[in-house]
Amino acid sequence: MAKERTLSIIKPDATRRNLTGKINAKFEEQGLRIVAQKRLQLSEVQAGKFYEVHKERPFYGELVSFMISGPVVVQVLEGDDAVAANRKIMGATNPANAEAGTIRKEFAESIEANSVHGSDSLENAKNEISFFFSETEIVG
Ligand code: IDP
Ligand code: MG
Repeated sequence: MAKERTLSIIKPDATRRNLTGKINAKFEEQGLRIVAQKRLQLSEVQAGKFYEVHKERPFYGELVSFMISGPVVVQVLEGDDAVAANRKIMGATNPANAEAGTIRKEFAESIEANSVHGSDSLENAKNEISFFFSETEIVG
């Protein structure tokens, strides 16, 4: 197994309900290490740019509004196969389809307000990490 890094975002629905610690415990208990973390209020421009791949999807405007509706916690997670490992810990996009014990099953409010973002490939992880962090802010 290869050691990887992936980008995670704790979304506004979760920060609003004070769930940062409970979500971080899921990562740590399942072998991922939080090697960078900061709490931010995203601007509309930043959120729009981050989710640019979804620009043509009908929910794009609402997704951007949701992502700026409160603070987020952006973080870099490190571990064996971290990209796939994190997707497993997160659970399916729609909490109704997420497996028991996953973050989205336990905490998500809806398909949109689903508590966490996680990179979906190693290449996207690299781009998403550099969107938020410089190399010196990541300490493994
Ligand atoms: P992912 O977060 O599981 O990778 P994506 O398909 O990349 O899911 O969608 C990005 C985000 O857009 C989701 O996490 C969710 O917040 C939102 N989203 C996805 N599908 C829908 C939808 O059908 N309605 C509203 N929001 C959606
Ligand atoms: Mg995605």
